[in-house]
Amino acid sequence: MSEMVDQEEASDTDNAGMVGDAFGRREDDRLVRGEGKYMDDFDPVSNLHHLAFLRSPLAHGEIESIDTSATEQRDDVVCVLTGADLVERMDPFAVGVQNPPEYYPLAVNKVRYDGEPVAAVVATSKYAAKDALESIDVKYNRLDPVTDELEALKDEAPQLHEGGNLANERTLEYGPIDEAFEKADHVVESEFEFPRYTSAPMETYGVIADYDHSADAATVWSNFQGPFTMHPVVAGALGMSQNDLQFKVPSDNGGSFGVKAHIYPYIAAIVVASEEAGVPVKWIESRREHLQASACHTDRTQRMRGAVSDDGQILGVWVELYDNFGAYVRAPEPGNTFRPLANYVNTYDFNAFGGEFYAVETNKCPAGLNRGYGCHQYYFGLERLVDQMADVVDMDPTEFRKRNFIDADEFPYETPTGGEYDSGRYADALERAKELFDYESYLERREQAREEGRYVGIGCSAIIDPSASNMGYVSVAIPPEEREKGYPKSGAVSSVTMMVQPDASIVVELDSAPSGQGHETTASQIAADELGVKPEAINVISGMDTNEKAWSVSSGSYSSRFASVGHSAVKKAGEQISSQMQRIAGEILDAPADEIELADGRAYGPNEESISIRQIAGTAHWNPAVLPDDIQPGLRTQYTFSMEDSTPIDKNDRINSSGTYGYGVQLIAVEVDATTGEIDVLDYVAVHDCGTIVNPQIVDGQVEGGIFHGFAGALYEELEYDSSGTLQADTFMDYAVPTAKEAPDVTMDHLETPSPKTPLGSKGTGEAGTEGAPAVIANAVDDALEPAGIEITSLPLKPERIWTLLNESATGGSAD
Ligand code: MCN
Repeated sequence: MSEMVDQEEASDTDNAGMVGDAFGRREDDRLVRGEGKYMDDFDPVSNLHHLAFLRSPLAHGEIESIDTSATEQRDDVVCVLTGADLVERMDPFAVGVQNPPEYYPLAVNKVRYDGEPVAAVVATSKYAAKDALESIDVKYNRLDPVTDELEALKDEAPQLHEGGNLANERTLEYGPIDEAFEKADHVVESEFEFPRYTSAPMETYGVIADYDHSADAATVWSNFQGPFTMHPVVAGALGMSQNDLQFKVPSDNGGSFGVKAHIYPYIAAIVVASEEAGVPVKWIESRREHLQASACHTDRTQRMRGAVSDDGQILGVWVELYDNFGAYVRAPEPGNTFRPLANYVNTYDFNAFGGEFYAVETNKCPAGLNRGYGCHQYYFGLERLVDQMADVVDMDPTEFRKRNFIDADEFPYETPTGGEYDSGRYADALERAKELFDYESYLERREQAREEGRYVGIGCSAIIDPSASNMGYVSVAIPPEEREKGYPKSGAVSSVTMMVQPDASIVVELDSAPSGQGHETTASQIAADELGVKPEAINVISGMDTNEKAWSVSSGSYSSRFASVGHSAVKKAGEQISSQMQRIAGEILDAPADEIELADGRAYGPNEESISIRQIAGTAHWNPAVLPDDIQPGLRTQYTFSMEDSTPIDKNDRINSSGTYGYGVQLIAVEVDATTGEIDVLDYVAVHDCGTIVNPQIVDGQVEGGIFHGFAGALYEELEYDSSGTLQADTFMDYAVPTAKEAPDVTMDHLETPSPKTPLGSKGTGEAGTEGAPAVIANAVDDALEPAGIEITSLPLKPERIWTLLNESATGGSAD
């Protein structure tokens, strides 16, 4: 609820709450009081029943039989579903790859990962549902598992699907790639491995589905973050029209960071369960279920080659990329592989890029979105390779980067893969980071430490942060000649509805379904600026309702898109409302509309005469007869902002895969303790640019939160599987989420280079930190361990691993 404020009384002359002000988050008051409303607080319909999933104890096995008869006889059980029931009721989920797997929410004939749902029970209480699982008798025929993406491609590997383990394969070439490697004075080459980690949001998945037999329609409440491209995927699989499948997302979501995009298979299962049971059904995921079977990014092997000239110019990069998608490649994959398509060259000015891209299925949990999506894995390899290129030409890694950066005067900059970079000052950001870090003196400190036999290292990373994904990029998975047979896809849009109530309180309805990013705050700042009121007067409605709100398939909170498309839609809707208000005020004040200024809750005419916004709103609603002919009664508008350059992929596989391109530079100094293998962060600096900043406090929090996420993955967290394919870290006892105590102190600064592509000049920020952190930490540890001859090509850098590497190096054993 917005606070009702008297606009005139609240008026003052400062900029409090307007665009650029570090205005306190409006969401926080209810959240810190524990008054947020999350899925488990939610009982939107009566007679709720509860669902529990029986999950596979095996990573790979045939289901010989499932006996649910004892379960069905229980008085407290209303219905039991297995994969066979789902096959009769729905189609597998659609996915855009060349060799799609048959993916259902419950295993059909085979289990393919530890924790895969095998059956679902609906009962009168959640305890009854869980108890009832024990009476289901499943007989499996155990099969050998394969969890490694390279092993899975070998002929003798266990096959997960009839069509094999390779879901997709593309070779892409851009620019004079052969020439680049022929001309190169040096070619550096390495294989990098990026592990799996997840987001561990405080709130796990939650779904309530209510199937209405009289209308053959379902209402679903879930903490789904989008993308709403999944709505047609679920409706299509269930054979329902989109009208008959209403998705509702509450405005409070206890964190998502990408992974809640993959709640959709559960939504489908629970809709069917509600239909079968004839009652509304609720499911809240446990922490173990979340770690086992929700989603994480792909783990990845990247074999990379870089061509470089003697004078330190990058000429080209080639990558052989094997993405481990787990048991099923599912929509919107293979986004992990191709999200950075337009920015594969990163911040660097070179025109030859190419690679082979493999989407591999293994006996792990199906992969999906995780903050940084596709970029953190890629930059880990690329930025390690950049350090290696600097090394081979004997240049300082920061100078090497600067030498290769796209210059500020080269924008708009077209990348060989089809990107249209909007703006940037990469060299300035690096210089600022070096200044804050005191780079030169750190070089001396490092030398001194080395003389003392200590392992101190400095790392640098530079990354492009692509935001507002153009939906068309995933089509690159399909070769052009095949693509032409389907419909082209493109676009990054956001819709906003804005209305002024008769008492001049203002409603802004978003389509973003946020999960903690502060959209209520920044949207109210932008609208307040446009309408000349205080942000407190604005009630921002986030969340989602696909039957009642303005939305489109690209709606949702992902790809750091709110700053690009969300801000823009709010601003444009605000411009439309303010222009209507100026027209009405002009009529009342008898002044030209273009000379009316909206400020402090009033509309001022050219001679200081004024009326309150309340009077304008009152007129629009209570006395429409006096409105100009072309102004409709009531003050209401709906604006859908669309990124202009988000066009479909071309026949040469080129596409501008994101709407805007922020960037960031990180510098870090670490010391490795040779006796324990622990890594101590000595200093951490991040300089970042997301164009015009609406709320500096929120942006600081986003960048720092992102850094911590990447830091956690680089040093602590890992979804590790043993040789039987069993997940080793399915509780917080084993999955090491670092806490505030482990968090590094980050010195941060921002440049503000406005984007010419968005009306406010802002671009995304939510993932920049996490995209650069794993690479910068790896580069620093690699630098620290250089005297021991240790090269870092994989993560996480847990103490036991570093300790082993140091011991192997001391005893002449094999290095990493
Ligand atoms: N912002 C701003 N000025 C800018 C840029 C951004 O004030 N120039 C503000 C925006 O208004 C928004 C926030 O910063 O309130 C983040 O904006 P943006 O980078 O556009 O990202 P989105 O809001 O679209 O959120 C998605 C992004 C992603 S992809 C993940 S993953 C992620 C993230 O945001 N998940 C999060 N941050 C998260 N933060 C929280 N607390 N919880 C999550 O689940």
